[in-house]
Amino acid sequence: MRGFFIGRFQPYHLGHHEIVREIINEVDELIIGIGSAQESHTLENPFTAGERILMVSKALDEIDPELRKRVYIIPLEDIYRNALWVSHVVSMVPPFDVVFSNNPLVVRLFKEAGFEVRKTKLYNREFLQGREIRKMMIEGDSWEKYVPKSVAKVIKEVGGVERIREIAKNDRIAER
Ligand code: NMN
Repeated sequence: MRGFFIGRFQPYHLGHHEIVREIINEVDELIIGIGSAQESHTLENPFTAGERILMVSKALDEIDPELRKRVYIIPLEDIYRNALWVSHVVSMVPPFDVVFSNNPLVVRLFKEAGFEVRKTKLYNREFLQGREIRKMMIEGDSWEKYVPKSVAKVIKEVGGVERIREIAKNDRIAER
């Protein structure tokens, strides 16, 4: 059985990590979709699809270096036509039998398309954490403890904190 799990992973944090740890035991193979792949360099979506692929890959290695043999990480751009989105996803990723999500729109769209959907725990709370972590980065609070160690390393490697602070500065200037 192959499962599908999608998130924006801005950044990939410990909430996501817990979900992946759990659902990887329920399936033979897992597809991790990097949602809103076209977005980067904004306050909501500071990291590129490639940087997010790096975060997820390195975090998987932290769980078990063998894990990547049964995980596919696929960037997926938004299409802004919800009624066609499931077909878009299906056209871009390997075939899958079950969807893991707690995002109400994602759940709704996959259910309507006839897929089995399993709700993930904590996901909404974790989504809020993504925003919290970005805020901590901007405000100079310590954010590292909310992401896997390898993800903190990727964020530092790509200059993620400096980037999000610059973007926040620009945003404030634009508001004036
Ligand atoms: O649960 P989150 O982390 O928000 O991830 C869901 C992802 O799925 C997001 O990137 C979202 O943009 C994407 N999505 C896109 C469409 C569309 O393009 N019409 C519809 C539903 C979800």
